[in-house]
Parts: sequence; C-alpha cells; structure tokens
Amino acid sequence: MIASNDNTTRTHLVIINSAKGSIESDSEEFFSLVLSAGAAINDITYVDSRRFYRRSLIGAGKIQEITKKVATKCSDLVVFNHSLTPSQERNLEQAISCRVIDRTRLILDIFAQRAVTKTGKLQVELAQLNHLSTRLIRGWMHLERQKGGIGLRGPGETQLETDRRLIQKRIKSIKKRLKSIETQRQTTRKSRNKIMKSVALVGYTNVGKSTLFNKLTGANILVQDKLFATLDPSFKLIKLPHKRRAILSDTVGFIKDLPYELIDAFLSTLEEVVSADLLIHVLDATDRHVHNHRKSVNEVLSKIGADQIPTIYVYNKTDLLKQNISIIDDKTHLEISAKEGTGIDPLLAIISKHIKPEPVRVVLQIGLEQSRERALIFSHSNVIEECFTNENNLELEVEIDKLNLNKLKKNINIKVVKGTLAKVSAKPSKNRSYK
Ligand SMILES: Nc1nc2c(ncn2[C@@H]2O[C@H](COP(=O)(O)OP(=O)(O)OP(=O)(O)O)[C@@H](O)[C@H]2O)c(=O)[nH]1
Ligand SMILES: [Mg+2]
Repeated sequence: MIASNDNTTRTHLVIINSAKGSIESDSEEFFSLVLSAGAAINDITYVDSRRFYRRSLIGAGKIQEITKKVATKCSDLVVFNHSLTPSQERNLEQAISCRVIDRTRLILDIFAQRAVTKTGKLQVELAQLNHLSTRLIRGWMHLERQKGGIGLRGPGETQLETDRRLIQKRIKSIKKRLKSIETQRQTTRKSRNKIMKSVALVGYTNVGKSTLFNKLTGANILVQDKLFATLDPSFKLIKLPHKRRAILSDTVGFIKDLPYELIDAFLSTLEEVVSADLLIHVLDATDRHVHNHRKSVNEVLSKIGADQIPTIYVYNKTDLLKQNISIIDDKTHLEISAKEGTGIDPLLAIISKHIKPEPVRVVLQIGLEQSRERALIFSHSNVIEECFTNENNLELEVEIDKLNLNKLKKNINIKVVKGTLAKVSAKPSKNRSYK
C-alpha cells in the first residue's frame, strides 16, 4: 500500500507510450493519480514501446536503466501506468529489486484511502480481493506444504490453496452483504422514484461534480482537488422552476480504462446512475483533454448500461477560462461555474424541462353541454374513465400534471372532485353509462 504524508512513498514512474492513447494526457493523469495516492514522484522513465515483452512487458535495456535509477535515487516503489500480469509484476520485482505495482493497483489504493462508509469499504475490499485472487498463481508454490490445521485447513493443503480458498470465501461473504445492501437500496430507490424523478451527476473525476451538487442543493459534501474525492453516493432534494422537485445524486467519478474490478465492485453504487431519469454529465472546460474525458465517461456509461438515459452536458470551471471555449457539442450543453454559481439558473431550467412532473389522479366534473371543456380535458390529460352522474353531469377520472390542472382550472369552468370515481360514488349508479 502507498503510504502518505510523513512517511511518503518515493515512487519511480514508468510511463509506457503505447499507440493507444496520447502520452501527454495519459502522463498528466498518471501523475495526478500518484499524487492523489499521497506518494511523491522521485523519478520517471519513459518507454517508447513498439512491442511488449511477455515476461516483463518492457525490454532488458529499459529494466537495467530503471534498476540503476531506482537504486541511485532510493525509490521505494515502481509504478507502471499500464496493467501488468501477475507474472510480469513478479519478474519485474525480481529484476529491479523493488516493489512494483500497476495502474489498477494504484487506483485500488486510492479507493482504499477514500472509503469511509461500511458499504464503500466493502466495495473496495471486494475489488482488492478480486485483483489479488488473480495474483495468487504459482509464485507461492515454493512455499512448503502446510501441516493439517484444526478447522481452517484440510490436511496436506498448500498455502496457496488455503489462501485462495479464504479469499474466495471472503469474496462470497462480501458479495452476499453487498447484495443485501443493494436490495435495501433498491427498495428505497423504488419508493423514492415513485414520488420523484431522479437526476444523477456523472463525469470524469475532479471535474467539479460535488461542487455542483453542493451549489444545487445547499449541501456541504467533501470537495477536493484530488482524484476520487467522492466514493459514496449522496442524495438531496433540488427545487426546480415551476414548483418541480427532483432528487439529485452525486457519485464516484470515472476515469479512462476504469479497472473492471472497480466497476464490478461498485455496481451497486453505480445503480444510482443506471436508474436515474436524467444525467448531468459534468466536464472540466479548462482541461485540454476534455473531449477525450467525455468519451471515456461515455464508455463507462455504456458499460454499465446507462448510455440511453437523457443527458445534459455541462462544461464547468468557466471562471478559469480567459476566452470562450469552442465547444464542439451537438448535444444539449451549458457552460457554468459551480464555484462562482454562474449558469446555475439556466441549468435548473433545463433540468426542470426534462423532469416531467408526476401526474396526479383526480376526477373532474363538467356539465353535459360543456363540449369545449371536455375537449380541453382530453387534450391536457390522460382520461382513464368517463361517466354520467345522477345530476346530469359528466365526470372524468384523469391523470394530469399539476401545471396542466392549474391551467385548466384557470381557463375553464370545471369542478375538481377529490379522489377517484369509485370514491365519488361507492356504488355505480344505474344512470351511469360508461363510454
Ligand atoms: N475554479 C473552479 N474550480 C472548481 C469549480 N468547480 C469545482 N472546482 C474545483 O475542482 C476541484 C474538484 O472539485 P470536486 O467538486 O471535488 O470534483 P468532483 O468531480 O466531485 O471530483 P471527484 O469526487 O474526485 O470525482 C476542487 O478543487 C474544486 O474547488 C469551478 O467552477 N471553478
Ligand atoms: Mg466528488
């Protein structure tokens, strides 16, 4: 694990320039990850890799160079900005004589530092165990066969088998606990979503989602200039124009190539995103790599099945811009500063437009001769039932949103009978005829 502050780990970074991404944006992000983990950057080696080596990912010459630098600068840890197979990690450790970790391990370490709630901690532990279970291969076979222990181990089992078994047991137990937490969350979410629409803030890490959450809801959740400051979801009511309301949620930020172990472990947290009625995709307008980040976030959204949810793109931190940004965006988008509070009203107005108010069910009464009114009711609501009453009136049971109901009440002569038709008349009258 990466130590922090007084006992700061001195890292030697290995940045591999693969054909896949831009070296510049990848390195910047990698530096932020290392610093966010609380480590110091001692030295860097760039590897321009035309080909990857199965045994150790990089060639012997580069390994020698790194070994020398690590020894001279007394680095404690070598971190690769690439994923390493368990055997590559071991071979590199042996060759360099220093601990080696990859990008996934680094991200897992940051998550472990950030986890506060019980659920957050369980999710991180699950991700770490999933990662660890793939590392427990042959390397430990040299360990002597264990003597049979009471209870835990079967006679003649190897250390490796025991560890594997324990890890699988723990993974199973965490999954079970997370499942029951998710079931509880699902029930709460269902009853919450029945009465109110939900809006989720999504986006790359450190773009200002939590700052915007605080601005929109008046909350005071943690905001930090660090990657993955938020792990656990927060919810709060937002008041929108036209007296509409919605539940806003803030969750974990995304990153390029988010390790699959994390997506797997954080699925229940990400369910908040999947079940949202509207997504606000927050982007950092000052980041040169904003369009790549947008793409990476959309990739994660599509992986978790949230790519069909209506989305508003919000370019944040515009207070830091010296000139207007040229946003190449054909989708609905807005420019805001969550910190300064600019662009918030237009954002609320757009959210309100997307959030169709929950309909209410009422019974409207009109006179038989009011055909214009009847037509208006049909065009403004969903008519469920229509019948005549004893008093020669017409009653219509409708589903209608409050805004339209108020419009109708203002413009035409109708009577709102509370309750449903069944309640208006307990027994259907002989004079009632249903169309
Ligand atoms: N100048 C400026 N800074 C901002 C703005 N919004 C957020 N920030 C800063 O950006 C940094 C990250 O903000 P957060 O709100 O924690 O970002 P986040 O997207 O929630 O980050 P994670 O939870 O780590 O994914 C903090 O230092 C904020 O003060 C803005 O509109 N203008
Ligand atoms: Mg946050």
